[in-house]
Parts: sequence; C-alpha cells; structure tokens
Amino acid sequence: AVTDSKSALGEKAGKFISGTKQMLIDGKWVSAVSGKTFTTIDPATGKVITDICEGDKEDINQAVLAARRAFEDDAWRDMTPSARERLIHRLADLIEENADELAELESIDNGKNKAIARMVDINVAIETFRYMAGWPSKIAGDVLPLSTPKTPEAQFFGYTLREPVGVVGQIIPWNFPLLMCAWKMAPALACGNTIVLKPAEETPLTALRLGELICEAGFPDGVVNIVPGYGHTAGAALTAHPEVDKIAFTGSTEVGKIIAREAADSMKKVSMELGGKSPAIILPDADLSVAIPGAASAIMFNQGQVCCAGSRLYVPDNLYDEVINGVAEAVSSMSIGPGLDANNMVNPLVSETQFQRVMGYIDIGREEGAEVITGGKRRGDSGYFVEPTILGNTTQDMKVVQEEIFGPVLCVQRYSDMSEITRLANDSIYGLGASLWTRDVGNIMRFVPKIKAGTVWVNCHNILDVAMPFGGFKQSGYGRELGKDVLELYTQTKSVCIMA
Ligand code: TXE
Repeated sequence: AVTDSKSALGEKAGKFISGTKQMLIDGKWVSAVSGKTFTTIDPATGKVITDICEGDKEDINQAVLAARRAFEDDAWRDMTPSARERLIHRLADLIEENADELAELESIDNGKNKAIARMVDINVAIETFRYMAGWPSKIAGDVLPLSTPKTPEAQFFGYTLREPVGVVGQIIPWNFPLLMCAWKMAPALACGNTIVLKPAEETPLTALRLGELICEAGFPDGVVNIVPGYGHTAGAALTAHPEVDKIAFTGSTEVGKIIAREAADSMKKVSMELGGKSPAIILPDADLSVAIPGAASAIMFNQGQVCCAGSRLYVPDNLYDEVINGVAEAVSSMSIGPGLDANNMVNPLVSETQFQRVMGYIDIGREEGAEVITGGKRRGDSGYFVEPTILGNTTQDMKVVQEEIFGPVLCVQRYSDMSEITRLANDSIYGLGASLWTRDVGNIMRFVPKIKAGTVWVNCHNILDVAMPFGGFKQSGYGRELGKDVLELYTQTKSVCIMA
C-alpha cells in the first residue's frame, strides 16, 4: 500500500503543492475574501495533498468584474488577430515546456496514470491550444446579397461581423482537469472572449498551474480568471452573475439542468456537455482481435470516468462467450495501483464519493440479476481502487444499463438479430457516443445514420480529435466543442446594414 504519493513527485510538482494555493483574479494571485480554504485529496491514499483557497460568491463577483473590464479594455479588444494567435501559441509552448510537471500534478490530484496523463491529457491540451490558435485570423463574417430594392437615392449594403460573446463562465469536471481547461479556454480566447473558470473541487491543481503559465505567456490582466470552489457556492454564483454572458458547462446531466434553468433567468447563452451511456456494438462480422481489446479499453480508459465511455456492450448470441471471456481476460490482467507508478494501468477513482457511488452500482447490478464475470470488489484498504468489473447477462430494464456509473464497470448484453441493434443502442436518455465494430461497409452505412449520438466511431472508441466536433444528442447536452463548430459557441453574429 502506498502511504505517501508526494515523495514520488518530481521537484517542480513537489514545490508547487508545498503551500496553500491561491486563486487568479485580475492577473493577481489572491486568497478568498472569506479566508476559507478546502483540501484536495490524493485518491491513491485518501490523504490531503494541499490546501486551496475556496472561492465563493464575492470572489466570483470580483473575477467576473475583472473579466468584464478586460473584455472592454483595448489591450484585449483591439489586439490584432495575429497577436492573439501568437499569445495562444506561446501558452501552448509553455504547457509543453512544463508537461512533465503538469502530468504529475494531474496524476496525484485525479489518480490517473502519469504516463497516460502526459500522453493524452497534457498532449491533447497542447494540441487544442495550437489548433484554436489558428482561428483568430480566420474568423470572418459574410458580405450579404441583399434583396432590399435600390432606388436612385438609396442603396443598401449588408454584411456580418463575428464578435465575441463577452464574459464567459466555464465550469468543468474532474475527469480530465487540464484538458477540460483547454477545451473551454482555447476557443473562448481564440474568439476574443474573457473568462472566469471554476475547476472541479476535486482537482484544482493543474488549472492553477495553468493560470501561472497564462500569466507568464503575457495575457492581459483579467482575460483569464480562475476561481476554485464548490459547485453550489462558486459555481452557482458564476451561473447567476448578471455580468456573465455565457456559461459553458461539462459535468452531470443533473447539474446541467440546474445550470440551464438558472442561466435562463438572464438569458445567458449556454453550452452543455453532459453524461452518457454509450453503446459499443459488436456486429456479427466484426474482427474480434480488434473488437475485444477495443471494447475493454472503451470502458476502462481513465477508470471508466469518461463521459463517452463504452459502458454498454452488445454482442451477438453466438459470439457472446468468446467476447465476454476475452474482455474479462483483458481487463483482469491490468495491474492496479497508484497512477504515479506508470506501470499501473488501473488507478483509483477520483474521490471517496465516486468510489461509493460506483461500488453502490455494482451492488445494484448484482441485485438486479447481472452476473459478475470478473471484478466487483474494492482493491486494497486505502485509496479508491475498484477492480475492473464486467457484468454479464444484463438487460435494458436494469438500472446499471440505464444510468451513468462513471466507473470501470461494463454491462454486457446479448442480441439475437441485427434488427434489434438500433433500438438497443438508442434505448437511453443519453446520446453522446457509440461505436460499431464491423468490417462490412454496408453495416456502417446502414447503422451510422440511425444511431442517436453526437459521435459514432467505427472499429474504435473514445478517439477525440481537436478537428472533430464533440457533443451530445438528447440529454447528453447541446452545443459542439472542438473543430470549427465550437466557434458558434464563442462568437455572436452582428448584421450591419448601410444605406448610402
Ligand atoms: O458532477 P457535477 P460530480 C457525472 C458522472 C458522475 C456524476 C457526479 O456520472 O458520477 O456526474 O459527478 C460543478 N452550479 N459526470 O458530482 O456535480 C462542480 O463543482 C454550478 C459526467 O462531480 O456535475 C464541478 O465543477 N456548478 C461528466 C462540475 O459542476 C455546479 C463529468 C461538475 O460536477 C453545481 C463529471 C451548481 N449547482 C461527472 N453543482 C462528464 N460529462 O464528463 C456542481 N457544480
């Protein structure tokens, strides 16, 4: 058992966590107005990593006012697109220069494997800033072919401008802490907005380190403000603040609904990336040497704490035994342990709460009659480790099939005929992702249009690319992040009509 992960950190990360962490408001590092702090916990041991200043309503207010001033200030407003591009690129370079430290901080705070954090979380965050840095000089309006009749005295000329939305409140979860900062901040900055970001209370460390890099890169004061704190206090204050023009949220569908209602009061623009229960569907012609390991990593990546995790696996009757045994073998051979040892492929869940929640779902699955093929237990007696768990013979009416577990728990179900696939895949309140495993192009053409999901993968799962828009159908949310589509979330169109 690990008793102290801190000793496994490198010098820079060790130094970063050595004191109480403040919040970034108006380009300065400050304590909470209330003087309160909260702790962030190492999920591998359950021990405190360090204290964090706890933002609440008044801190959010100051951050929002700073963001408003920065938005109206010429230093940001009149910055040329190419200067904004260089600034975002500079930030990407700084993240890259500090990538190992960021990966360690992510690993101790979230629990995840540090090598994977470096390869996925940090690298993709860098990619996201670089991709979005390319947009400022390319966001343009249109010249409009007006039909308003011309007269000798009057003719009309119409065009559109794409302007930033203004002050953007961003509320993010704990499963990919730095990457979620990048998904949210990079397009908002590229479009010329200013930001107040609230990281998840479980994982504030990399957001705060990113704040230091933002200052170092030279963004004007107040363009990015980072206020850690709890959802019902700091998060709610951000959602309600009248000077916030838009809220971007990633988190649970439950909280998404609360935020959407609250934001409607002041007609804030809202984008929502919410929960999922994504199906992975093995078709009868699938290449099982690809589909079996693919289905295993679709659910186990990041301990299943992925909004688009392949958490429902559908298998044809005649392949059921081979697939379920293959997946069980793949997941049970993974070594379980703290993420700061890069050999451990299964790491702790983020918190005691998530641990209890996931163990609770495993019990519910048992009571509902699912068969525990492998896993199902806690590992060790400290930290929040859950064995990779496969539940067999599940059915659509089970809670474990309908509700998001957000842990390393896969529900496997049989089907007897391809005609059932569309119904099974779409029988969910969610619609974030889905994967089809097939070698038959006809199957791809037939099923892709019928599946109600924001992303459909074929022979892969959880592949997210900065160029590929990402977001939900149904209760998985609205708005698309990444790609060109995200510009819609962070700009608004102004029509201009000139009579001459
Ligand atoms: O999420 P919350 P939690 C799902 C997943 C998980 C469950 C609970 O199923 O088991 O949600 O996780 C902030 N006003 N996902 O409780 O509460 C909160 O501080 C404003 C899916 O951690 O939604 C944090 O910053 N903000 C998901 C953020 O919302 C509020 C990722 C997310 O927390 C708030 C995470 C409020 N009233 C969890 N209440 C995904 N889609 O990837 C909370 N917050």
